[in-house]
Amino acid sequence: MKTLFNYNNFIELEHRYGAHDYHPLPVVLERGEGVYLWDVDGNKYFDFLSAYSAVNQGHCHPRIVKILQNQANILTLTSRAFHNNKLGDYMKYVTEYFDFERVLPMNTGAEGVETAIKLARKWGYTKKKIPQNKAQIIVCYNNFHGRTTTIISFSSDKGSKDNFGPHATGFISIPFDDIEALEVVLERNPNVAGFLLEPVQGEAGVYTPEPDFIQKAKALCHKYNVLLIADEIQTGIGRTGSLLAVCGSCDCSGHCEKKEATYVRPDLLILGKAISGGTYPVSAVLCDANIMDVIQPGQHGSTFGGNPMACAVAKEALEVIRDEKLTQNARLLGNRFRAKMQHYINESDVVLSIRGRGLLNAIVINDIEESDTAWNICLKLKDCGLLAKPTHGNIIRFAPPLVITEDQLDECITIIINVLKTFEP
Ligand code: IF1
Repeated sequence: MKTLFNYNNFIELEHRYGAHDYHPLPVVLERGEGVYLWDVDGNKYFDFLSAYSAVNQGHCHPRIVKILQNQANILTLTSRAFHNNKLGDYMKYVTEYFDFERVLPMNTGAEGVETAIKLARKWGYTKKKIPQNKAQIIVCYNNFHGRTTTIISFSSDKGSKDNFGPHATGFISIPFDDIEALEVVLERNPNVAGFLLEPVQGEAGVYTPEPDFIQKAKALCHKYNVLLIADEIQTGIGRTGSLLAVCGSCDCSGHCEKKEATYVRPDLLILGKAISGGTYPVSAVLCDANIMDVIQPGQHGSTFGGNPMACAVAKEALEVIRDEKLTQNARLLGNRFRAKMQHYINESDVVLSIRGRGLLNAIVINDIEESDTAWNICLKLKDCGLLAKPTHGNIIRFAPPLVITEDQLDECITIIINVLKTFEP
């Protein structure tokens, strides 16, 4: 490892002048390309976090960067007080891409979730005739949907939530992947407007539900006239080996006939992160007109939502996913990654298991949640040229950009296994 710079300068500046709301790995990055990142000393790393799945298309994708630069020279922001010549084109493109009638553009994931909650509640009052201020949204334990005051109100993570009250009401928590619990709550509560879930729980540690859970949940939602709200901010845009994780076992990017068998169509779909190709904050809520049209002028919005830069970038980012068959790549290489890792884990005392779908995976380290084993493994991975981050103490998430090749993946598997071997008793 080269060390030209005193890393501490960069890190100390952040520590001295910034809020202490993160505990980053001690690496200072200055450049990215595809699956690679370089630090200020010129050391090269494989990125196995992809900015929490926001750079599925790889760092600084030339097509996306070019569109961003071009649009920046022409027009960046108009607000929605006026029309712009990019918004309508993007709206047509994104709704056709995901097969919904309408889209509402926002910027961050949390804003997308807030938007979906507002849509579900207003639909509940105006269409389902829920009495005023009685609407409930069902959520899952160990969810992660963002950091706003409303969203943390239904978090089960003490660190995210404690001392930030008073918390918002109107949310009912059930265990993830528990169809009976869902039915019990739906039976007892006529005022439920929506069921909000991550198709794969990311922050919780990459938990994949039973294959038919989402299908069954959708059927129950239909039976009780409740909206199924899929937060695909982290799982969407190819990450799990299907265009959306709700596509289930289908790898068609949502556009083949097979879709009918496995695809679960949520009533509200929330996208963020990779819809921007990792360049610029873009999020979106998609649904059909009967839901979207409950919102009328003046009832929701955002200064930056739907701006021309965002529209140009998001369209290109989605086109790259399709043109480069990144969804299919995530599926194939995800299977390869888990198979090869499992082979090692069978003989390992330090790793208990691997789980995940597509290129959203996690290994569980054989230690207590409070231990620093996973952190130390990540430090050593960094020294060996691979960046990954623990989630929940003893779990390490592995989520490279979807542009990774088979040879690059094999190189990474070798790095990971060699590092893990040094932690074996
Ligand atoms: C942090 C995790 C990832 C998300 C889902 C909404 C949002 C997120 C499913 C909000 C955001 C982030 C944000 C980042 C850490 C992170 C994360 F570790 F917490 F779980 F991705 F893996 N829904 N996820 O995953 O989107 O407002 O941030 O754009 O907050 O520290 P945002």
